[in-house]
Amino acid sequence: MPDTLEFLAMPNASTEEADILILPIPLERTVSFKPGTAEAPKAILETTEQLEFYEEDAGWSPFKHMKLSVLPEFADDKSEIDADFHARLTEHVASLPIDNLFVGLGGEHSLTPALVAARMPKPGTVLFLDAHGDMRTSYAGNRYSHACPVTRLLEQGHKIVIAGVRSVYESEVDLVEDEPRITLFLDWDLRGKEQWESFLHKVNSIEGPVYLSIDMDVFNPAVVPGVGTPQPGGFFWYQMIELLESLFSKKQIDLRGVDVVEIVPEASRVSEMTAAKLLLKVISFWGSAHGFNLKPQTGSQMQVEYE
Ligand SMILES: [Mn+2]
Repeated sequence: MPDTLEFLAMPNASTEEADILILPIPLERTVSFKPGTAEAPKAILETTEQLEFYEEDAGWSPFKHMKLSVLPEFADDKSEIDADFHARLTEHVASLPIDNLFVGLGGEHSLTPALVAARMPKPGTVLFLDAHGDMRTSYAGNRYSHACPVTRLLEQGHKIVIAGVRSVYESEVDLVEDEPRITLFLDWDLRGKEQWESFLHKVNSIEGPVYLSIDMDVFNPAVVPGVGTPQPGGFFWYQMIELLESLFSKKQIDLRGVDVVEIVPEASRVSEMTAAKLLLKVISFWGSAHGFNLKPQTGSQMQVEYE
């Protein structure tokens, strides 16, 4: 039996009652460089114990007002072929209540299309943050590789806004040119102030249902050294905060889900802490955008002793 995982050492609410559902998915099948992402969900959740309950950017304590549940991890069954694993993941996530913030905690990036299929069955927009294009049709003969999720998402009918990319393959460049549903912001192109502002405007003006996929390699390796396939360049912390502020200041945001993927735990634990804090920011901004700060203080934090 795996240990029960918690967020900020709070007791898990029931699945039906939870305002936030976190699903740990220790998937590691197709990593191509540094192994270890299967250990990430547990390492990140353990690190959340070091967070404060107060979230300083939105200026409130989200868990006073919201209930959270870390679901039992979605274990990999290595005897299962990739297609069956991903179908089972979609089926599992589709069976969960939908009136909440859903967070998939990976694990490798190949899990995203299965989560999107469950949470956004009709065409919407995936905001896809990544150092790599992830647009290959297949990689090393595998359609379910972590190098391919964008292609799978296009097959589901979604538009994709990709940002932070600084490593692409020639066929991926061709695909971006031919595929009007992809909007690509190369990392280099976001360095100018005007370009950055225009990217934030794009994020703020996405219409309809949206899903946010965060490959932690989108960050500069100085911020997040522990990822499976690091790349120089990339986002710094406050860029990510600005991006989240743009996304969550949209009027009536219809966010269907979020995933945080590709962390490989490392000795300094800086990467796990950055992922943990990023989860707190997403939860806080989402709750604030939905007016939970005005709701009664019956959240998960009220059940724990602290100070
Ligand atoms: Mn990726």
